[in-house]
Amino acid sequence: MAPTGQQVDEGKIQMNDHFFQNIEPIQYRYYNPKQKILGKTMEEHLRISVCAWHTFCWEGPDMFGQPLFHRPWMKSPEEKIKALFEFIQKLGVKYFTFHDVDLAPAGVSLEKITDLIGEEMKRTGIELLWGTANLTGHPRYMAGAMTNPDPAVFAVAAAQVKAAIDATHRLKGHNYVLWNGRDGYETLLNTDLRQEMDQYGRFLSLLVDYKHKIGFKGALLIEPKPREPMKHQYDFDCATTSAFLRKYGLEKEFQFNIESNHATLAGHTFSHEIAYALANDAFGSLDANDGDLLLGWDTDQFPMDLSQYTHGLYLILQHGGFKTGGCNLDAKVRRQSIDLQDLFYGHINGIETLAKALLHAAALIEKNDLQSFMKKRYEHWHSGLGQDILHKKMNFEQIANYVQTHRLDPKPHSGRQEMLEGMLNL
Ligand code: XLS
Ligand code: NI
Ligand code: NI
Repeated sequence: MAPTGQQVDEGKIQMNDHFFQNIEPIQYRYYNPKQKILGKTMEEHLRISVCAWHTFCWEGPDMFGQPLFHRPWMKSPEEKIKALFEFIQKLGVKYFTFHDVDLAPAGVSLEKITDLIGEEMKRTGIELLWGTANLTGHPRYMAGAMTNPDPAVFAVAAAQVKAAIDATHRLKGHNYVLWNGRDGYETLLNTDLRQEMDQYGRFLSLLVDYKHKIGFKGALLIEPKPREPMKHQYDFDCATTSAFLRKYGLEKEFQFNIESNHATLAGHTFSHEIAYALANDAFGSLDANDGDLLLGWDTDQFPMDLSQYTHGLYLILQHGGFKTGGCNLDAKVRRQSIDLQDLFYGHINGIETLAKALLHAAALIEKNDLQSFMKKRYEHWHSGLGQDILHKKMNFEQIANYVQTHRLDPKPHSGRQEMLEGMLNL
Protein backbone atom coordinates (compact mmCIF):
# COMPACT_ATOMS: atom_id res chain seq x y z
CA MET A 1 0.00 0.00 0.00
CA ALA A 2 1.22 3.45 -0.79
CA PRO A 3 1.94 5.62 2.25
CA THR A 4 -0.60 8.30 3.08
CA GLY A 5 -0.24 11.62 4.82
CA GLN A 6 -0.26 9.89 8.19
CA GLN A 7 1.50 6.64 7.43
CA VAL A 8 4.83 5.97 5.86
CA ASP A 9 5.48 2.28 6.10
CA GLU A 10 8.45 2.03 8.47
CA GLY A 11 11.30 -0.04 7.13
CA LYS A 12 10.22 0.29 3.54
CA ILE A 13 12.79 2.94 2.74
CA GLN A 14 16.10 1.42 1.85
CA MET A 15 19.36 3.24 1.59
CA ASN A 16 20.73 2.00 -1.67
CA ASP A 17 21.58 3.39 -5.08
CA HIS A 18 18.01 4.40 -5.62
CA PHE A 19 17.53 6.21 -2.42
CA PHE A 20 13.81 5.76 -1.92
CA GLN A 21 13.44 2.61 -3.96
CA ASN A 22 10.60 1.01 -2.07
CA ILE A 23 8.48 4.07 -1.59
CA GLU A 24 5.57 4.20 -3.94
CA PRO A 25 4.30 7.52 -5.23
CA ILE A 26 2.52 9.23 -2.36
CA GLN A 27 -1.27 9.17 -2.20
CA TYR A 28 -2.57 12.14 -0.28
CA ARG A 29 -5.76 12.72 1.61
CA TYR A 30 -6.20 16.33 0.57
CA TYR A 31 -3.58 17.08 -2.06
CA ASN A 32 -4.96 16.01 -5.37
CA PRO A 33 -2.92 17.79 -8.05
CA LYS A 34 -5.55 17.42 -10.76
CA GLN A 35 -8.57 18.47 -8.67
CA LYS A 36 -10.14 21.65 -10.00
CA ILE A 37 -10.87 24.48 -7.61
CA LEU A 38 -12.05 27.91 -8.73
CA GLY A 39 -11.12 27.13 -12.32
CA LYS A 40 -7.56 25.85 -11.76
CA THR A 41 -6.08 22.60 -10.57
CA MET A 42 -4.58 22.30 -7.10
CA GLU A 43 -1.18 21.90 -8.70
CA GLU A 44 -1.62 25.12 -10.67
CA HIS A 45 -2.82 27.00 -7.60
CA LEU A 46 -0.18 25.93 -5.12
CA ARG A 47 2.91 25.43 -7.30
CA ILE A 48 4.58 23.49 -4.47
CA SER A 49 8.34 23.22 -4.48
CA VAL A 50 10.89 21.24 -2.50
CA CYS A 51 14.07 23.08 -1.52
CA ALA A 52 17.46 21.50 -2.00
CA TRP A 53 19.18 22.90 1.08
CA HIS A 54 17.33 21.66 4.16
CA THR A 55 16.61 18.11 3.11
CA PHE A 56 19.51 17.34 0.82
CA CYS A 57 22.39 19.31 2.37
CA TRP A 58 21.76 19.70 6.10
CA GLU A 59 23.04 16.84 8.25
CA GLY A 60 21.59 17.99 11.55
CA PRO A 61 24.37 19.87 13.42
CA ASP A 62 23.36 22.59 15.88
CA MET A 63 25.33 25.05 18.02
CA PHE A 64 25.93 22.38 20.63
CA GLY A 65 25.94 19.17 18.66
CA GLN A 66 27.46 17.36 15.74
CA PRO A 67 25.79 16.23 12.53
CA LEU A 68 23.65 13.18 13.16
CA PHE A 69 21.68 12.39 10.02
CA HIS A 70 22.92 9.73 7.67
CA ARG A 71 22.16 11.02 4.20
CA PRO A 72 23.35 8.45 1.67
CA TRP A 73 23.58 10.95 -1.18
CA MET A 74 26.28 13.18 0.28
CA LYS A 75 29.12 11.52 -1.64
CA SER A 76 28.88 13.66 -4.76
CA PRO A 77 26.77 16.41 -6.36
CA GLU A 78 25.54 13.83 -8.90
CA GLU A 79 24.11 11.61 -6.15
CA LYS A 80 22.54 14.56 -4.40
CA ILE A 81 20.82 15.72 -7.57
CA LYS A 82 19.60 12.20 -8.23
CA ALA A 83 18.17 11.93 -4.72
CA LEU A 84 16.48 15.35 -4.97
CA PHE A 85 14.66 14.49 -8.17
CA GLU A 86 13.75 11.00 -7.03
CA PHE A 87 12.28 12.43 -3.82
CA ILE A 88 10.24 15.07 -5.63
CA GLN A 89 8.92 12.46 -8.04
CA LYS A 90 7.77 10.30 -5.15
CA LEU A 91 6.01 13.30 -3.62
CA GLY A 92 4.36 14.07 -6.94
CA VAL A 93 4.95 17.83 -6.86
CA LYS A 94 6.29 19.87 -9.70
CA TYR A 95 8.95 22.32 -8.57
CA PHE A 96 12.28 22.66 -6.76
CA THR A 97 14.44 25.53 -5.54
CA PHE A 98 18.21 25.67 -4.94
CA HIS A 99 21.20 27.82 -4.02
CA ASP A 100 24.31 27.61 -6.17
CA VAL A 101 26.32 25.99 -3.35
CA ASP A 102 23.63 23.42 -2.48
CA LEU A 103 24.30 21.43 -5.61
CA ALA A 104 27.67 22.84 -6.76
CA PRO A 105 29.95 22.93 -3.71
CA ALA A 106 33.25 24.85 -3.76
CA GLY A 107 35.49 23.63 -6.57
CA VAL A 108 32.67 22.17 -8.68
CA SER A 109 31.59 24.24 -11.67
CA LEU A 110 28.03 25.52 -11.51
CA GLU A 111 27.83 25.27 -15.29
CA LYS A 112 28.53 21.56 -15.29
CA ILE A 113 26.05 21.03 -12.48
CA THR A 114 23.46 23.07 -14.37
CA ASP A 115 23.74 20.58 -17.25
CA LEU A 116 23.13 17.69 -14.87
CA ILE A 117 20.15 19.41 -13.27
CA GLY A 118 18.80 20.22 -16.74
CA GLU A 119 18.93 16.54 -17.71
CA GLU A 120 16.99 15.51 -14.60
CA MET A 121 14.43 18.24 -15.24
CA LYS A 122 13.94 16.98 -18.75
CA ARG A 123 13.61 13.39 -17.62
CA THR A 124 11.10 14.13 -14.85
CA GLY A 125 9.20 17.23 -16.03
CA ILE A 126 10.04 18.92 -12.71
CA GLU A 127 10.57 22.70 -13.03
CA LEU A 128 12.67 25.27 -11.23
CA LEU A 129 10.53 27.63 -9.12
CA TRP A 130 13.56 29.72 -8.27
CA GLY A 131 17.31 29.76 -8.07
CA THR A 132 19.48 31.83 -5.74
CA ALA A 133 23.06 32.39 -4.58
CA ASN A 134 24.31 31.70 -1.08
CA LEU A 135 25.91 34.99 0.01
CA THR A 136 26.07 34.16 3.69
CA GLY A 137 28.24 31.09 4.23
CA HIS A 138 31.70 32.02 2.95
CA PRO A 139 33.97 33.91 5.40
CA ARG A 140 34.44 36.71 2.83
CA TYR A 141 30.79 37.65 3.41
CA MET A 142 31.24 37.99 7.17
CA ALA A 143 30.51 41.76 7.00
CA GLY A 144 27.96 41.54 4.19
CA ALA A 145 28.00 40.81 0.46
CA MET A 146 26.74 43.90 -1.39
CA THR A 147 26.93 46.04 1.75
CA ASN A 148 30.50 45.01 2.59
CA PRO A 149 32.97 47.82 3.41
CA ASP A 150 35.32 46.29 0.82
CA PRO A 151 34.33 46.80 -2.86
CA ALA A 152 36.25 43.64 -3.77
CA VAL A 153 33.69 41.62 -1.79
CA PHE A 154 30.87 43.44 -3.61
CA ALA A 155 32.52 42.46 -6.90
CA VAL A 156 32.90 38.78 -5.94
CA ALA A 157 29.24 38.74 -4.84
CA ALA A 158 28.23 40.31 -8.17
CA ALA A 159 30.13 37.62 -10.08
CA GLN A 160 28.49 34.92 -7.96
CA VAL A 161 24.99 36.32 -8.51
CA LYS A 162 25.68 36.67 -12.24
CA ALA A 163 26.57 32.97 -12.41
CA ALA A 164 23.52 32.01 -10.33
CA ILE A 165 21.04 33.99 -12.44
CA ASP A 166 22.71 32.61 -15.59
CA ALA A 167 22.09 29.08 -14.26
CA THR A 168 18.51 29.97 -13.27
CA HIS A 169 17.90 31.43 -16.74
CA ARG A 170 19.30 28.35 -18.48
CA LEU A 171 17.07 26.12 -16.37
CA LYS A 172 14.05 28.31 -17.21
CA GLY A 173 13.54 29.26 -13.57
CA HIS A 174 10.28 31.04 -12.84
CA ASN A 175 11.95 33.48 -10.41
CA TYR A 176 15.31 34.52 -9.04
CA VAL A 177 15.49 35.10 -5.25
CA LEU A 178 17.68 37.28 -3.07
CA TRP A 179 17.79 36.64 0.62
CA ASN A 180 20.54 38.83 2.04
CA GLY A 181 21.22 37.42 5.45
CA ARG A 182 24.59 39.09 6.05
CA ASP A 183 23.52 42.43 4.64
CA GLY A 184 22.79 44.30 7.80
CA TYR A 185 24.89 45.08 10.84
CA GLU A 186 26.01 43.95 14.26
CA THR A 187 26.77 47.47 15.56
CA LEU A 188 26.22 50.98 14.26
CA LEU A 189 29.59 51.92 15.78
CA ASN A 190 31.29 50.49 12.70
CA THR A 191 28.49 50.79 10.13
CA ASP A 192 27.83 53.65 7.73
CA LEU A 193 24.15 53.08 7.03
CA ARG A 194 23.80 55.50 4.12
CA GLN A 195 26.93 54.15 2.41
CA GLU A 196 25.77 50.53 2.78
CA MET A 197 22.29 51.28 1.49
CA ASP A 198 23.74 53.05 -1.56
CA GLN A 199 25.88 49.99 -2.27
CA TYR A 200 22.90 47.71 -1.92
CA GLY A 201 20.80 49.91 -4.23
CA ARG A 202 23.62 49.88 -6.79
CA PHE A 203 23.88 46.10 -6.63
CA LEU A 204 20.17 45.63 -7.25
CA SER A 205 20.25 48.07 -10.20
CA LEU A 206 23.13 46.11 -11.73
CA LEU A 207 21.13 42.90 -11.32
CA VAL A 208 18.05 44.45 -12.93
CA ASP A 209 20.12 45.67 -15.92
CA TYR A 210 21.63 42.22 -16.34
CA LYS A 211 18.29 40.45 -16.05
CA HIS A 212 16.90 42.55 -18.90
CA LYS A 213 20.08 42.16 -20.92
CA ILE A 214 19.93 38.35 -20.91
CA GLY A 215 16.14 38.35 -21.33
CA PHE A 216 15.34 36.54 -18.08
CA LYS A 217 11.56 36.59 -17.97
CA GLY A 218 11.10 35.39 -14.39
CA ALA A 219 10.49 37.73 -11.47
CA LEU A 220 13.19 39.06 -9.16
CA LEU A 221 12.15 38.36 -5.59
CA ILE A 222 13.50 39.72 -2.31
CA GLU A 223 12.94 37.65 0.81
CA PRO A 224 12.66 39.94 3.85
CA LYS A 225 13.93 38.83 7.25
CA PRO A 226 14.60 41.10 10.23
CA ARG A 227 17.53 39.30 11.86
CA GLU A 228 19.52 36.07 12.00
CA PRO A 229 22.31 35.83 11.17
CA MET A 230 22.82 39.61 11.65
CA LYS A 231 21.46 41.62 14.58
CA HIS A 232 19.65 43.85 12.11
CA GLN A 233 19.07 43.07 8.43
CA TYR A 234 18.27 45.74 5.86
CA ASP A 235 15.42 43.73 4.32
CA PHE A 236 13.67 43.82 7.70
CA ASP A 237 10.12 43.25 6.43
CA CYS A 238 8.01 44.11 3.38
CA ALA A 239 7.36 47.70 4.46
CA THR A 240 11.00 48.53 5.21
CA THR A 241 12.15 46.89 1.99
CA SER A 242 9.46 48.71 -0.04
CA ALA A 243 10.73 52.06 1.26
CA PHE A 244 14.28 51.05 0.34
CA LEU A 245 13.28 49.96 -3.18
CA ARG A 246 11.40 53.23 -3.74
CA LYS A 247 14.43 55.26 -2.66
CA TYR A 248 16.44 53.65 -5.46
CA GLY A 249 13.62 53.62 -8.06
CA LEU A 250 13.49 49.81 -8.05
CA GLU A 251 9.97 49.17 -6.78
CA LYS A 252 8.66 48.01 -10.16
CA GLU A 253 11.46 45.48 -10.58
CA PHE A 254 11.16 43.43 -7.39
CA GLN A 255 8.46 41.46 -5.65
CA PHE A 256 8.52 39.74 -2.28
CA ASN A 257 9.12 36.17 -1.32
CA ILE A 258 7.38 36.02 2.04
CA GLU A 259 8.39 33.47 4.65
CA SER A 260 6.03 32.78 7.51
CA ASN A 261 8.77 32.41 10.09
CA HIS A 262 10.46 35.65 8.96
CA ALA A 263 7.18 37.53 9.33
CA THR A 264 6.81 36.47 12.95
CA LEU A 265 10.46 37.33 13.69
CA ALA A 266 9.65 40.84 12.47
CA GLY A 267 6.73 41.02 14.90
CA HIS A 268 4.11 40.54 12.20
CA THR A 269 1.75 37.78 11.25
CA PHE A 270 2.26 35.91 7.98
CA SER A 271 -1.05 37.39 6.80
CA HIS A 272 0.17 40.90 7.56
CA GLU A 273 3.20 40.49 5.29
CA ILE A 274 1.09 38.93 2.52
CA ALA A 275 -1.58 41.64 2.80
CA TYR A 276 1.07 44.39 2.79
CA ALA A 277 2.76 42.99 -0.32
CA LEU A 278 -0.58 42.53 -2.12
CA ALA A 279 -1.68 46.06 -1.22
CA ASN A 280 1.53 47.38 -2.78
CA ASP A 281 1.39 45.19 -5.92
CA ALA A 282 4.55 43.47 -4.75
CA PHE A 283 3.44 39.99 -3.85
CA GLY A 284 5.54 37.28 -5.48
CA SER A 285 5.91 33.97 -3.70
CA LEU A 286 5.85 32.12 -0.36
CA ASP A 287 8.44 30.27 1.65
CA ALA A 288 6.00 27.97 3.36
CA ASN A 289 7.08 26.99 6.87
CA ASP A 290 6.04 27.45 10.49
CA GLY A 291 8.05 29.08 13.24
CA ASP A 292 7.88 28.43 16.95
CA LEU A 293 6.63 31.57 18.64
CA LEU A 294 8.38 30.61 21.87
CA LEU A 295 11.76 30.64 20.14
CA GLY A 296 13.40 33.74 18.76
CA TRP A 297 14.89 32.27 15.62
CA ASP A 298 14.01 30.83 12.23
CA THR A 299 13.06 27.26 13.13
CA ASP A 300 11.93 26.43 9.58
CA GLN A 301 9.38 23.79 10.58
CA PHE A 302 7.11 22.21 8.03
CA PRO A 303 3.87 24.17 7.55
CA MET A 304 1.25 22.64 9.85
CA ASP A 305 -0.66 25.71 11.00
CA LEU A 306 -3.85 25.38 9.03
CA SER A 307 -5.44 28.68 9.96
CA GLN A 308 -2.41 30.80 9.02
CA TYR A 309 -2.23 29.14 5.58
CA THR A 310 -5.99 29.36 5.09
CA HIS A 311 -5.90 33.08 5.72
CA GLY A 312 -2.75 33.60 3.63
CA LEU A 313 -4.10 31.66 0.65
CA TYR A 314 -7.47 33.36 1.00
CA LEU A 315 -5.77 36.75 0.59
CA ILE A 316 -3.67 35.51 -2.34
CA LEU A 317 -6.64 33.90 -4.14
CA GLN A 318 -8.64 37.10 -3.83
CA HIS A 319 -5.88 38.81 -5.80
CA GLY A 320 -5.91 36.20 -8.55
CA GLY A 321 -3.48 33.66 -7.05
CA PHE A 322 0.19 33.06 -7.72
CA LYS A 323 1.67 34.28 -10.99
CA THR A 324 5.35 33.29 -11.19
CA GLY A 325 5.56 32.32 -7.50
CA GLY A 326 4.38 29.32 -5.53
CA CYS A 327 4.70 27.58 -2.16
CA ASN A 328 8.31 26.67 -1.50
CA LEU A 329 8.72 24.25 1.40
CA ASP A 330 11.64 26.07 3.04
CA ALA A 331 11.47 23.67 5.96
CA LYS A 332 13.50 21.02 7.71
CA VAL A 333 12.80 18.10 10.02
CA ARG A 334 13.63 18.45 13.72
CA ARG A 335 17.02 17.24 14.82
CA GLN A 336 15.61 14.12 16.48
CA SER A 337 13.81 13.10 13.30
CA ILE A 338 16.80 11.13 12.13
CA ASP A 339 15.26 8.63 9.73
CA LEU A 340 14.75 9.02 6.02
CA GLN A 341 11.03 8.46 6.43
CA ASP A 342 10.87 11.58 8.61
CA LEU A 343 11.65 13.55 5.46
CA PHE A 344 8.51 12.10 3.94
CA TYR A 345 6.38 12.82 7.01
CA GLY A 346 7.53 16.44 6.98
CA HIS A 347 6.93 17.05 3.30
CA ILE A 348 3.71 15.04 3.05
CA ASN A 349 2.09 16.76 6.01
CA GLY A 350 3.31 20.17 4.85
CA ILE A 351 1.74 19.53 1.44
CA GLU A 352 -1.46 18.30 3.09
CA THR A 353 -1.65 21.50 5.15
CA LEU A 354 -1.32 23.61 2.00
CA ALA A 355 -3.93 21.54 0.17
CA LYS A 356 -6.42 21.65 3.04
CA ALA A 357 -5.82 25.38 3.46
CA LEU A 358 -6.44 25.89 -0.26
CA LEU A 359 -9.75 24.00 -0.02
CA HIS A 360 -10.79 26.11 2.98
CA ALA A 361 -9.71 29.35 1.33
CA ALA A 362 -11.60 28.51 -1.87
CA ALA A 363 -14.71 27.67 0.18
CA LEU A 364 -14.45 31.06 1.91
CA ILE A 365 -14.22 32.80 -1.45
CA GLU A 366 -17.22 30.90 -2.76
CA LYS A 367 -19.30 31.64 0.34
CA ASN A 368 -18.38 35.30 0.00
CA ASP A 369 -19.27 36.14 3.64
CA LEU A 370 -15.93 37.66 4.57
CA GLN A 371 -15.64 39.69 1.39
CA SER A 372 -19.16 41.05 1.62
CA PHE A 373 -18.59 42.09 5.23
CA MET A 374 -15.41 43.91 4.22
CA LYS A 375 -17.11 45.52 1.22
CA LYS A 376 -19.96 46.80 3.33
CA ARG A 377 -17.55 48.15 5.93
CA TYR A 378 -16.02 50.53 3.37
CA GLU A 379 -19.09 51.15 1.20
CA HIS A 380 -19.40 54.86 2.03
CA TRP A 381 -16.00 55.46 0.49
CA HIS A 382 -17.50 54.52 -2.87
CA SER A 383 -19.98 57.39 -3.19
CA GLY A 384 -20.68 60.96 -2.10
CA LEU A 385 -18.39 62.33 0.58
CA GLY A 386 -15.95 59.42 0.40
CA GLN A 387 -15.42 59.77 -3.34
CA ASP A 388 -15.13 63.57 -3.14
CA ILE A 389 -12.40 63.28 -0.53
CA LEU A 390 -10.48 60.59 -2.41
CA HIS A 391 -10.72 62.35 -5.75
CA LYS A 392 -9.40 65.62 -4.37
CA LYS A 393 -12.67 67.48 -4.81
CA MET A 394 -12.51 68.82 -1.25
CA ASN A 395 -9.84 70.58 0.78
CA PHE A 396 -9.63 70.75 4.56
CA GLU A 397 -11.87 73.83 4.81
CA GLN A 398 -14.54 72.34 2.56
CA ILE A 399 -14.51 69.16 4.60
CA ALA A 400 -14.89 71.17 7.80
CA ASN A 401 -17.81 73.10 6.26
CA TYR A 402 -19.42 69.85 5.18
CA VAL A 403 -19.22 68.53 8.74
CA GLN A 404 -20.99 71.68 9.97
CA THR A 405 -23.68 71.99 7.32
CA HIS A 406 -24.55 68.29 7.43
CA ARG A 407 -24.23 68.13 11.21
CA LEU A 408 -22.10 65.01 10.87
CA ASP A 409 -22.14 62.88 14.01
CA PRO A 410 -20.96 59.40 12.90
CA LYS A 411 -21.92 56.47 15.12
CA PRO A 412 -19.53 53.60 15.88
CA HIS A 413 -20.15 50.18 14.28
CA SER A 414 -19.05 46.79 15.53
CA GLY A 415 -15.98 45.33 13.84
CA ARG A 416 -17.48 41.83 14.44
CA GLN A 417 -14.06 40.28 14.93
CA GLU A 418 -15.27 37.16 16.72
CA MET A 419 -17.92 36.50 14.08
CA LEU A 420 -15.28 36.83 11.33
CA GLU A 421 -12.82 34.56 13.15
CA GLY A 422 -15.57 31.98 13.33
CA MET A 423 -16.04 32.25 9.56
CA LEU A 424 -12.33 31.67 8.97
CA ASN A 425 -12.50 28.53 11.10
CA LEU A 426 -15.46 27.36 8.99
C1 XLS B 1 16.86 31.96 5.48
C2 XLS B 1 16.13 31.94 4.24
C3 XLS B 1 16.78 31.16 3.12
C4 XLS B 1 16.24 31.62 1.80
C5 XLS B 1 17.06 31.23 0.63
O1 XLS B 1 16.36 32.27 6.53
O2 XLS B 1 14.83 31.48 4.48
O3 XLS B 1 16.61 29.81 3.33
O4 XLS B 1 14.94 31.18 1.60
O5 XLS B 1 18.34 31.75 0.67
NI1 NI C 1 13.41 31.20 2.97
NI1 NI D 1 14.25 31.49 6.59
